Amino acid sequence: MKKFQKVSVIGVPMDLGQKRRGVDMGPSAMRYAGLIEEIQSLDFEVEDYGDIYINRPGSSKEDGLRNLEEVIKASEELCRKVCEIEAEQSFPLILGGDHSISIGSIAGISQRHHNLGVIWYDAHPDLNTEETSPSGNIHGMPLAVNLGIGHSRLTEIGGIVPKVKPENIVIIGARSIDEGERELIKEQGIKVFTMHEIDRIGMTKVIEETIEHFAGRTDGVHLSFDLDGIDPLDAPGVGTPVLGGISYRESHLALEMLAESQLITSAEFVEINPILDNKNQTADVAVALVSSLLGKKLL
Ligand code: NNH
Ligand code: MN
Ligand code: MN
Ligand code: MN
Repeated sequence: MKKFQKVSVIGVPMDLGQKRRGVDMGPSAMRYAGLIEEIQSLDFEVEDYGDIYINRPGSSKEDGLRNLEEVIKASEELCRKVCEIEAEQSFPLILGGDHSISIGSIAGISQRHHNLGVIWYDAHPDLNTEETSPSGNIHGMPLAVNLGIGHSRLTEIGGIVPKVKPENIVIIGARSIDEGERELIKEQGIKVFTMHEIDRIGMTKVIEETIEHFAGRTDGVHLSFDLDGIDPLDAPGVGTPVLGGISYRESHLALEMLAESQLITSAEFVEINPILDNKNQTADVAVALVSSLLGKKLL
């Protein structure tokens, strides 16, 4: 991904999009795993913006949405920061936090990318709304919000609604899909490579088709990487592990191919929970994957 000379890192220690504490330590865990040094070793200039402020503990529950006010505040702040980074032509690398942070990151990115592609690498499609959510957890809703579907106070963050078109989304790794999400996928015609397709055609073909889907059509592609997309054996430090996931090697292959394609223009790595992890293994995995995404080669 040599289009960029500079990578700008921003941490979002957010754990209010779901119920389990600990995912707020994700940014620290990735930095501790050597993230900044790793990016520097790939000859990028790195600017670490530090972490944005999260008002915790949140306690509100409004319209069936847990911690709505706190999530809105953080999303607005993240949106502003991401806009600043984008104005500098730097590559935004956002560290979660739970997946609700994607509302703010994509709100920021979509200010300059009006035909943005999004790759949603996740065990879950995160297409719930306050009506369909089994949990009231906002981390299960960000992709719907980015499509302009859901609570208006969330969809209107950053002013552009919708931020992403359904034909500009590719979901990879889904294996835990709620009923309302299934309906939305069908209704919107969203492209999904579930674990079934990954098993059947292999990751190489999945990524080739993903690249083909976006190439020459979008004005940027954001990679939203939920670590629970990976199998819990390889990435145990996540709040909602789902058996039968994408392997560590398949994930490297995917990000190496995406690096070669030069399509990716921003990324986030979310849902690392160090309390549930095994000696920071999941953060180590995330840092190694960032490295592949930024073009690291074995030889
Ligand atoms: N689908 C469930 C919900 O809406 C679980 C979402 N959990 C995630 N998503 N980790 O990536 O609550
Ligand atoms: Mn950009
Ligand atoms: Mn997710
Ligand atoms: Mn998930």
